[in-house]
Parts: sequence; C-alpha cells; structure tokens
Amino acid sequence: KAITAMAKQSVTLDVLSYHASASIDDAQRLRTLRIPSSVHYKLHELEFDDIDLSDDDTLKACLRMFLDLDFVERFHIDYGVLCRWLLSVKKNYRNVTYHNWRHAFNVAQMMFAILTETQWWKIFGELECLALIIGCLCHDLDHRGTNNSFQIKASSPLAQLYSTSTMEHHHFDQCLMILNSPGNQILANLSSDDYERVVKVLEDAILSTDLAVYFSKRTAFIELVSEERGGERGAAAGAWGACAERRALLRAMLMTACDLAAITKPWPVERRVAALVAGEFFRQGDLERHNLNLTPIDIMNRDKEDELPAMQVKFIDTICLPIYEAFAVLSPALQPMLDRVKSNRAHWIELADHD
Ligand code: 5BB
Ligand code: ZN
Repeated sequence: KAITAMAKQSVTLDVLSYHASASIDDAQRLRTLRIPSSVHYKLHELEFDDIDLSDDDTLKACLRMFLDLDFVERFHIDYGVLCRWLLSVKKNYRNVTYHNWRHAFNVAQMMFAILTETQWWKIFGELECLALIIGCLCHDLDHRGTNNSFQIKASSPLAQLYSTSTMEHHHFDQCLMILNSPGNQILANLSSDDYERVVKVLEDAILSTDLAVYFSKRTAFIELVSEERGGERGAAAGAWGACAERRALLRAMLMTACDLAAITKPWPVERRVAALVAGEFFRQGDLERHNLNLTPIDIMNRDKEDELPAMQVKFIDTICLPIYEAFAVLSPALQPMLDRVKSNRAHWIELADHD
C-alpha cells in the first residue's frame, strides 16, 4: 500500500518518537564495577549458557567483550559512555519471552566466541568486528514478540513505514537512534570515514537477520564454501579476507548462524529456549485470533503444541543444518556446533515419535 509523503512522515514520527536512554546514575554505577575475565564468564565457549548470570553479569560480560576485542582502546570509546550505551540498549528490549535482551546478549556472545575461536577476527579487522558485535547486541531492538507477517496483517505503523524486512529496519533505526543519543555516542571518536563504514556494516548485519535475506544469500554462500571442500578444511580463510564481497557474505551468514545458535546448544539449553520461542509464537497466534480475527498458522497455534518437536525437526533440516554444515567446512573449530544440531535433531525426532 502506497502512502503519501505526509502520511509517511507522521507514521515515522509515531514510530520513532519513543526512545529511552539509560540514566546517568545507572551508568555511573556500572562504570565502577570490576569486570571479571572472559574465562570467568566462559565467553569463548560455543556451548555458553546465560541462565546463571544476573542482568548485571550480562552487562559486565559485554564490557569484557569490548575490552578483550580491544575496541575501547582502538576506537577511543569513552568507558562511561559505553556503560550508558549498553544500559540503553538493554532498556530498549521489551519483556517478551524470546526476543528480549537475553537473546541479544546470547547472539553477541556467540559472535564473540566464533570470531575468537576461529580467529576470523583477523579476516574482518577491528572495524567490521566492532560493527558485528554492536549489530548482534542491537539486532532485535524493540521487538514486540510478533514477526514481519504480523506487522503486515495488522497494518501496523511499522509495516506502513517498511514493506519488507519490516522489523529489521526498525531494529536498525533503534540502533542508530541510541548511537546518536547524547551520552550514548560510543562511535563519537571515530573518523567520519570509519564512522560511515561501521554504520554501513551495521546496517547490513542487522538487515541480514531477516530470514528472507538469509534464504536469498544462502545458495551463493554454500556454493563458495563447497569450492573449499576439495582443499584443506579451513585453509581458504585468506580468500574470504581478501575479497570484500565474500567478506560481506560471510558476515551476513555469521549473523544468521549466531541468531539461530540456540539450536546448536546442549540439549537442556535448546529444550528450554525452544519453549521460549514457542511461547512467543503462541502469543502472536492469540493476538491474531483475538485482535485480527484470523486463524493462526500451525506454529503459532496453541492447539498444535504437540507438533512442536516435528516443527523443530523441519526447522533444523530446512534452515539450520545447511548453514552449520557450511561453517563446519570453513572452520574445524565450528564442528561442535554442527554435531550438537544433529544430536538435538535426534532428541526432537524421539519426542516427535513418542507422543
Ligand atoms: C521458520 C520461519 N518462519 C517464517 C516460519 C516458521 N519456520 S519453521 O517452520 O522453520 C519453525 C521454526 C517452526 C517452529 C519453530 O519453533 C517452534 C518452537 C521454529 C523455530 N524458530 N525454532 C527455534 O528453535 C528457533 Br531459535 C527459531 C527461530 C525463531 C526466530 C525466528 C526469526 C529468525 C530470524 C533469523
Ligand atoms: Zn534475533
């Protein structure tokens, strides 16, 4: 549906007017806390689980990632501003069951673990790594627990603003808004060239978390990865580093791999997270029934809860296995992720067969 420029402007104001910056006092408090090591938090581990961490711990773990990746020194980030920015990012996630701050934090941790364990940080360089970590922390900002197709069906203001990748455009908008808020400007000390590059990589990263974008790029990615299958595994890292286009493709796939990484976690973690995903899907289904008078699709329909294990198997086969198979070819360090997807698949199969 086309809308007039004036209508679009008022929708833009409606959507973008709300924004909360964290308080200076909260930032001041965080600034004084001692930051434990990445080993203490197990930030390098692919099987990381946030369940035992307090909210403060998640913030301190983020500070640890910025410090260890040398972002604070390299980009002259004011530490107090970084604390305020992290608190603002956290504050702009909503209390939905899955797409909340904890999800964003887990995605960023997975990016940190992959970049360090594969040494791919050398492929990307500090600037792109900075954009990737910021991108992970911000990639679902202000998620309402409803997907793109819900925005369209509900003709939400967001859908009027962006007809494709609706939510992802909004997450990026929110990300930029926080980066530009007084007291939150962690990129203030970058040259204008570097700033523009970070923002461009950041935009690509966040928009890549739309599954539709993943599907559109996946074939080309798998094609390039299969060229390596003949050679020594993980040996062609140089080819990915040297070519800007390939690097961009790898960054996009990395965002998806980190976003979906719950499926690569040990079974107790995967089972717990899948229940959160289901809870959010069912709530959207309820909204569709009661507010839009529609019958929700099976995955969002509480009456089809029994089919959840079978849905997970389909999700693994059609979306997850191809990407983690490709990553295991690119780096042997990522083989454990693929192994756990397969073992989780066996668990879901068993549950699907039993009941
Ligand atoms: C995924 C794509 N979607 C548009 C339609 C549903 N499918 S699905 O059939 O592969 C599917 C995925 C069905 C059920 C699911 O969960 C039931 C609990 C899932 C699923 N999705 N399962 C998971 O464990 C996870 Br994690 C996810 C990802 C949820 C976020 C979706 C947005 C992903 C952006 C990359
Ligand atoms: Zn996400």
